[in-house]
Amino acid sequence: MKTLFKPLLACLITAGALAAPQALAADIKPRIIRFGYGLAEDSNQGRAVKLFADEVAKRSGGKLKVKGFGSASLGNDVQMQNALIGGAQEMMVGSTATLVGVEKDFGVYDLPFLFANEKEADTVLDGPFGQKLIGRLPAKGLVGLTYWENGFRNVTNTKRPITRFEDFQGIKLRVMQNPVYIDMFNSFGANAVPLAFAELFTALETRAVDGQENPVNTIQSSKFYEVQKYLSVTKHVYSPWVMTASKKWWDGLSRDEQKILQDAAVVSRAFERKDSRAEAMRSVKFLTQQGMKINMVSDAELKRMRDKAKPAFDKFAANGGAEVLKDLQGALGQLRK
Ligand code: TF8
Repeated sequence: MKTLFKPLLACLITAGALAAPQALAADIKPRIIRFGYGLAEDSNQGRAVKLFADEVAKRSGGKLKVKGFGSASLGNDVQMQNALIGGAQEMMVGSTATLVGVEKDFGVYDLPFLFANEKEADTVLDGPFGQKLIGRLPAKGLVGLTYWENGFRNVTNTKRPITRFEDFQGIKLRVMQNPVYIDMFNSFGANAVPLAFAELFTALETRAVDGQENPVNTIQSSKFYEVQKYLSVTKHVYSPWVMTASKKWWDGLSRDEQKILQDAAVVSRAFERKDSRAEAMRSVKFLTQQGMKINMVSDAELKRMRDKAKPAFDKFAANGGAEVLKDLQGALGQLRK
């Protein structure tokens, strides 16, 4: 008996030993994760949310279900941020610009003409500078998982092509809810009107505002070409998106669950940037076909705009942003060496 028993026991022990780490690795509970975003499902943002959801499902054996809610159906960016902080919603992606109500230093990304190209943006956002800024969020009730690309912003309006800053004179321009944008466009002579993105299409359609500024992808996916005539390529700001989670909720997840979400976020980042950049290349042609009048703004005029926007920099620095601005300029300086 004894001799027969031993190998069987050994077998059981081996099976147990093999099963143990697997059981540990599978510390995943079935969960529904409400993931809100502001753009349409058929947009670069919507496509990347879908990819993120698929990636999370794959990595969790289908237990973690990310449910995307597009077109601000869970609220605009500011409302969703508050829902995350309060623990009423799990995740979202939105503009870093609207995070200034939570962490003022995020306004640094909105200062005009900082990043020269996408590569600089990727390096700074994914590097120590961008990660340090994301690291401020947990103290405010949010966990920042990764940056996505919104993109370089351009101006559209119904009045006239913008060829130099003087052309902004008297234009009612919708801007994000962020003081840097208000200061910048007011310094150009526009009448800057802060408004949630969710209300923008209607505001343009009813002519409550004359224009707005966003990357070409958004001008396409939000159908602004239906209500806007001129598109002026100014690339005045490189705008990041940031994917965030409710800290209240996040702290209740297992390490394995957190890792799955974090890893999937990084995978989605690569997809989103590639997809957005490919779409941006096609968007200009699409928007021309829709009847928009598109003009490029000369480098000399962009430089005049940058000089004119200096008060926005000074005010940002004076209002407690001097250090973060110096850090960002330092990171850019390192890159350009
Ligand atoms: C804006 C932003 C928007 C984002 C989006 C709704 O103009 O560029 O694209 O906030 O997440 O408000």
